[in-house]
Amino acid sequence: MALSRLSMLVVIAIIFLPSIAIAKEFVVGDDKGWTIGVDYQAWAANKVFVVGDKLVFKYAVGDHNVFKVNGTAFQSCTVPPPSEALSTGSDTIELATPGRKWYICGFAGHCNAGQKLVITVLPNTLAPTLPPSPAPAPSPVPPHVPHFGRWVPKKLLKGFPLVH
Ligand SMILES: [Cu+2]
Repeated sequence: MALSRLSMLVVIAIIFLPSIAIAKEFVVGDDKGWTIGVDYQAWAANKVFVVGDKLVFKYAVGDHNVFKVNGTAFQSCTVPPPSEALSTGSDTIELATPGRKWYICGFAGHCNAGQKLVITVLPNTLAPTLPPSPAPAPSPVPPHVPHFGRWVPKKLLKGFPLVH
């Protein structure tokens, strides 16, 4: 029935839409964007990053770029190969996994001048608050299966003298 299928979709949408709506997009450095002279640790300090959120690095193309690095490269400002650079001027990075994430600018001297960002991404805590899923499906093998295969109705056997 078309109506009940529609109401199912509405229920599904009500369950899943909030988690989509809550995912945030952070413009790194806010109005200042991704540049030199911004304290990105101060910028990140009062923010909570959750899996599913996005970082947007905004800068003038050719003035900066973005590299995702590990903690060691972050500390030493070691720039990865240029092929790993994000350089569109509006680079969106989805925070797909929890944990520490490090980003630096690859232009000479920029990372050392402080154009580096480290954040901690928290697991998406929405998942456990979703309505509990229905009781687990019964195990694939039912506990008792009558053996119909070998069962022959008595009525059919009545004709055979051996049965009587
Ligand atoms: Cu830069």
